[in-house]
Amino acid sequence: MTFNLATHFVDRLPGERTALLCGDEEVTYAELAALVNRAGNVLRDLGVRSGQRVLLALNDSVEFVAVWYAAQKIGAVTAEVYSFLQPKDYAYYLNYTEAVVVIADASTLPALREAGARNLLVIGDVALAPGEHSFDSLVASAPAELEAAPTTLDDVAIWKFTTGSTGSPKACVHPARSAVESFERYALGVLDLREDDRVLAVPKLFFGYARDLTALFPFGVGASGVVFPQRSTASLLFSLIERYRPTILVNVPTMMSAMIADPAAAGVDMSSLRLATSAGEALPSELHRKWDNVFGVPVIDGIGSSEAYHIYLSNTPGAQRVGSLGREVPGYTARILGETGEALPDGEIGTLEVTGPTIAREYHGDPEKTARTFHGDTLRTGDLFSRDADGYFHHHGRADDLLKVSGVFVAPSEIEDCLIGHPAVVDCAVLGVTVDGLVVPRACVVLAEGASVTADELKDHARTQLAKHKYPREVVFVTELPRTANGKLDRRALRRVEAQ
Ligand code: 3SK
Repeated sequence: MTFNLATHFVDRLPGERTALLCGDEEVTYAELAALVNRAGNVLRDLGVRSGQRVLLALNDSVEFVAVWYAAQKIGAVTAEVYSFLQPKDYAYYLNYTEAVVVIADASTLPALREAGARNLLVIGDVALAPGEHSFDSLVASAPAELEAAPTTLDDVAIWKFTTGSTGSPKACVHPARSAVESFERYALGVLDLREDDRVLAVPKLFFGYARDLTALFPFGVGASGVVFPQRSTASLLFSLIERYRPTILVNVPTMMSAMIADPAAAGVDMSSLRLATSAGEALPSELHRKWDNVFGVPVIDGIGSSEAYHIYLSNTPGAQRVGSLGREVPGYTARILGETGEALPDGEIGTLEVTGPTIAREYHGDPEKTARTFHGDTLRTGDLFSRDADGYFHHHGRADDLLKVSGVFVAPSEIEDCLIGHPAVVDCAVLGVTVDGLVVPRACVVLAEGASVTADELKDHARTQLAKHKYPREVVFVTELPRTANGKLDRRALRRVEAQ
């Protein structure tokens, strides 16, 4: 049976409903469908064929969403990358994806040109070089009708990039089925997404967590997404929330912390929000509590990955447990394994394995990493977890971040959670450093504005809360921690800085 993501998520919906809000524009499903068709015709004319890759290097816009669906509609495979990369990074992605067409805008065009991109389709009013194509003018003269390619649920449709802790970024290769199953199991099964929902995401659309929750899952029920080109800041988000009155805020812990710390926080009207999701990295319990106190918007904390397509463990509205990433999303089973692969009883910490309907087929071009990570529909996550007696999962960091201190394993995340619980601390990361040949935990701490505390006071705080061997032997104060554009702590960058 044929199945096409664009037909399913755009064409099928009542045309008069609002699909996207962007600036002063309200784009209906009918308008989006017409733009998708025009853009699909343009991509076909530029030579894109079924199964070939289209690379999106764009800031968020209605056109971003339209070209994504346009590529889907003609049976191509979409791959999105960050919109602020250096030419050498784009050169890597161009070579790796072998994209037939690269879609750029004014902000990404110079670096893509320098990276040697060919067949550039450029959105916006930009002076073009020979061989580059103007999206706006080609779309204006393209037909608004387009027959969908006869793809199926099992055809590869989506590449989601993962950075991982080592090596170059790799694409997790997904069939269309991953998107549909995630929509049904997480968006419907957990978030209970409804027609009258309006979703606003903190991360940008190049992060699958945000793209799916803004411009895929809402479309499955005729709901709307809000898109905006700027990078998120607390004050911008406050104004967008008051302007668009979203019902769901798609958030990451770093931004939750920034929103709480913002002097305007107390006066913001967040009453439109029925829930906020948190993912991307673990949400420290203390941060969750602070959010509850300041905003009172229920936080649905969960964990997902590009490898699993989307979120596979999550809290559910009305049954949230602070400090836990919740339970299995319906349709997924999770096991915690010991060092020899044996299933561990509740309460013990081991590595998490997840089986479900959305696990990627492979890392493109990396059979060894594929073999280490994927086993049919099972994913070895490399994350450390324990499960409590009620079936809630608790995260203890990445297995490869574990430190062995005085012969005993220590999870940096445990020390980080404890220090973030101190009122003077807004952000913290712990890594292992070698002192006199021995590994000791060093905490890099960001203090709240105007707060003052000494390193010894923070060590004492940790000593009173944690097992004796776990306190950070060193505390250094930093103004900020390196984070990826997806809001995740960039431990590799931190290690580089700390090593200097
Ligand atoms: O955290 C992630 O990496 C992620 C990736 C894809 C979809 C959802 C999430 C949370």
